[in-house]
Amino acid sequence: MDDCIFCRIVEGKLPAKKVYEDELTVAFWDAHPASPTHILIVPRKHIPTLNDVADGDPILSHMAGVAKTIARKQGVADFGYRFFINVNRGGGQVVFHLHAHLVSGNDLGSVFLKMAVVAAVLWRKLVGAFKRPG
Ligand code: DGP
Repeated sequence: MDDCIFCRIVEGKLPAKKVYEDELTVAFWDAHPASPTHILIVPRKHIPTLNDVADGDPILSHMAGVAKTIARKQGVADFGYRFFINVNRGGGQVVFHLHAHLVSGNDLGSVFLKMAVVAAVLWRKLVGAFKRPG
């Protein structure tokens, strides 16, 4: 696939900061990291989305195993990390070559989201406490 960025990275035609390679996958740093650790695990084979993975294809469990190995090598396995796949535009997918994100560290987006939820819950309680009965 000549017009696929990740195919070009897999084939070595585009540069990327690779951290791992095997016969099925290549893993490299995300160009726009959302956290101190943000690595993409990409199958060598061009599969556009998770929806296109054939039933019984071992690629997904292989990618999960690769994530475990990389997390250990990057020293984030015990601290913790997120491993996720965005699917189609509605699911936030921008590059249409299957890939999993391995993200660890200060994920400010999640921190702000949690703070917003806590603030909303406290606000409701506060408003409820001052509401007149009836
Ligand atoms: P997604 O939204 O799940 O499709 O994630 C695509 C990710 O790919 C996004 O976090 C940015 C990253 N990305 C896009 N183009 C490049 C590139 O040319 N090189 C690298 N290393 N990452 C890229």
